[in-house]
Amino acid sequence: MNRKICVAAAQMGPIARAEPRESAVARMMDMMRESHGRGARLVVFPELALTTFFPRWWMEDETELDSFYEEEMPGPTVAPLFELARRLEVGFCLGYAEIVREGNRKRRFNTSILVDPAGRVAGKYRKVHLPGHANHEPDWSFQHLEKAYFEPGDLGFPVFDAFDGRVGMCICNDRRWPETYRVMGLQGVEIVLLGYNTPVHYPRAPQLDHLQNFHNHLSMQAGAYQNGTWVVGVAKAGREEGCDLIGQSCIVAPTGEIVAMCTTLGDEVIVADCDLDRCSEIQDNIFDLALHRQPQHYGLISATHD
Ligand code: ING
Repeated sequence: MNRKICVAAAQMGPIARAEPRESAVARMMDMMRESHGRGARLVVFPELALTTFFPRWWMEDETELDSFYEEEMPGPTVAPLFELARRLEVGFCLGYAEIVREGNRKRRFNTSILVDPAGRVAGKYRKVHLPGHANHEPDWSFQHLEKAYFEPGDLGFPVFDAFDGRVGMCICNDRRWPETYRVMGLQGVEIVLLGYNTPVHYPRAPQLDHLQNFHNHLSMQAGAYQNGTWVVGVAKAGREEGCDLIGQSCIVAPTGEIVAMCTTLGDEVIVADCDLDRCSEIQDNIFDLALHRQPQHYGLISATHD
């Protein structure tokens, strides 16, 4: 029996700063229904899908900052999404800002969860590569303060047995780093689910702005091919609070080919049949890691910067 799974990428358009979570959840439920109607058993939502991309603002008030995070998952506003998924028997991947309380310590992560068709959390990932800066840059048109608002993830790059395959997750900037895919590749990952919020304008290197869509696909296509895995990349897209975010959400085959892509900057569903058995065409040949890798020469890759 082949292991083909119909997967949906549910790209979201802008979420306004004042948009209540109920509104974002309602939009996601509409796309979950459409995905299910088109045969999908797994729906992938963007990074930080419940709110606007709040790291674009410097916030001094901790109460205001905390308003963008979830302390329980699912909380009452997100529960309807879990209930719909259970009723439709679809699984999903959801990105959100997570607060974890450990004693009197409050820890903050940019988090993604994998939820199975029975509505159980089958896996959790916390974003490892935090881009941007930690201090207020008042001269820039917008901030990118993930280093101030999140800790680096503390769960590594786990791969989960789910959907009859090996499922991994990463988040946004992680997709640009080859190490992200290779650590999962060494665990036999067959499909990597990720969301992103990627501004067109990068204040430190505006001369690269016109290449954002190219670099987006380049990163995911390379990661897919070099590890023989499917990659599903899902944008929060469009002009969100005056900041233009790229779209072009896509589903990439283990060969590196883009098999489906969004063509708008709004809420848009694309689906593809992902045959997990096709991973072996790459993983058992060109990138048979056990046969071809020479890790005795790779030490520098995991060396820490002094
Ligand atoms: N966003 C961006 C990303 O990695 C960025 C940050 C933008 C990095 C443009 C480089 C170029 O896609 C997040 N949220 O990581």
